Amino acid sequence: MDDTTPPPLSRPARVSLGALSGLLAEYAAIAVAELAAAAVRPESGPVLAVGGAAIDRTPPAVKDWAIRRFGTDDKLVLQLGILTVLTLLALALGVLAVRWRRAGAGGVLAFGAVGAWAAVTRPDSTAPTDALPSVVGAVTGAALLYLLVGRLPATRGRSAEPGLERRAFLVAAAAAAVASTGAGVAGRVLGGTRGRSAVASRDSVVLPAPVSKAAPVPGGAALRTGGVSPFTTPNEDFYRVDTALTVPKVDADGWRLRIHGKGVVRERVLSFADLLDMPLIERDITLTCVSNEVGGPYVGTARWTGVRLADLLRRCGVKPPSEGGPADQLVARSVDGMTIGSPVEEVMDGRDALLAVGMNGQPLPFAHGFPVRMVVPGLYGYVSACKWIQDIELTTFDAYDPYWVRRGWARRAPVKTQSRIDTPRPFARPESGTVVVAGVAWAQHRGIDKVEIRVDDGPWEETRLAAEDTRDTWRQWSYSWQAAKGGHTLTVRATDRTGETQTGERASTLPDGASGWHSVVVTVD
Ligand SMILES: Nc1nc2c(c(=O)[nH]1)N[C@H]1C(S)=C(S)[C@@H](COP(=O)(O)O)O[C@H]1N2
Ligand SMILES: [Mo]
Repeated sequence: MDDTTPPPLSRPARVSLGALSGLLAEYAAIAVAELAAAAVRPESGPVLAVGGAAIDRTPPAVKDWAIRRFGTDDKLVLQLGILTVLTLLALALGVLAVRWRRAGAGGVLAFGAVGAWAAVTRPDSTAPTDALPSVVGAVTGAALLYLLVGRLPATRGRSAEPGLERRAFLVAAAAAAVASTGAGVAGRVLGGTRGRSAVASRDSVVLPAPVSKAAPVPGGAALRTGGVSPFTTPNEDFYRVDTALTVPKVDADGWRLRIHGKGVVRERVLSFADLLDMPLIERDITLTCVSNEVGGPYVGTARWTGVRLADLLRRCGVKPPSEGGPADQLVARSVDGMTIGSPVEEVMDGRDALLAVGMNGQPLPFAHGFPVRMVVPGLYGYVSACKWIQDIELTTFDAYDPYWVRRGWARRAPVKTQSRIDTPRPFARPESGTVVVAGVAWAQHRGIDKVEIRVDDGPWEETRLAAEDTRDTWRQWSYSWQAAKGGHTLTVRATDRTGETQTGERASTLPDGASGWHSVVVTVD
């Protein structure tokens, strides 16, 4: 052998190049799959499909923990988690393929099968074509791995020209990386075009003036105390809780809402324009999530514009159970396959249950359900507030369990009376003297009658209540505390307008909402 030829490839070097091949195969598989998904249906891509399937199957306690721990970033964390696992598996398959080429490639195909299965079993899956992106991606990845590992330079002796071989491998690897990046970029561009028609449809919405305006928020409803949540929550600060890994971008022009089921005499299919042609009402309503811990952030108030749902149901011939109607559950279904079941009786009992099209004077933001969502005062979001709604079915609680109920949450869930200390913050160190303690309290559709504060184990003291907007909204409160030096625990509780005082008994969010009193520990300097 000629002395100038590079030494043959060592075993560790081959294994490393195998791992690199695995990575490149994964990268190609995902890029090609996402490109295919952009063409088929964005949500059918393997990462979103597997992520969605994981969300569907996560035990409620874990999901609750994830929401608490990561807040709205829980979805990003999940996607990063999936990519991390995939990367580790890709490295392993690459190493395996150095020894057993077929097995390595077969492993990639197996993961494609998992992705395909996840995609077609998601509740929003509408066609078997949802399996395509995973299949196409996996076949690409498997073929690439097989090819690249086949080009790995030999360990010793077998090759006449190791230098050339090495170059050939690197060229193939680089070409694969470039092609994958191209596919990824193309997928992004294609996906962006789809979203644009939805964005354009939202931009062109002009909300008609409501026939029944909300009364202005009373001046006294918002305290001038710093640190209290604003009475009306700006759209961009409004909490978001849903199972959607990517926010559905629905084009309002193609949107339809179907109303059907038990006791529906006149079935209807409505377009967005039909809805805007109906009399709209405007109401301030506080929305709360059942996953909100005592003292937690998943509560907000907005001025909603929409069609009164009860009127629309009456026009379809629907009667509430109290008038002999056969359906006691209204199941709303969203474009992303979410199902949310509300009691027909409450929806039709005179409260302002809305098919909302507007939020604080704007068309609904995409994240909050554009073009149309439900809002029902007094019920937790998971039993009332279906976003991206597209179907309303009248049925019974006996006949159908919607998404969250199948996962252990209660069938019926009226909002529990709650109060929260917004200021001082936990572990604050205020100066001794007068310290303003303030926050919010809510008991939607019953209204807040009283809020009390307790310092350490002292007596309950009444706070000053801000003016009430409506009984469907939260109420601010404040209390001037004469604070003495040292560590103190502040505890708050509210009483609703039925005379019932918020229970101090601690309950976790599962199955029907947290209870207990919110406390904040501070040190007065
Ligand atoms: N389509 C859909 N609608 C949904 C959900 C969801 O996961 N998907 N989550 C519900 C829950 S649990 C809550 S608390 C409210 C939250 O509404 P927001 O994100 O606009 O605050 O939406 C409800 N509507
Ligand atoms: Mo929720």
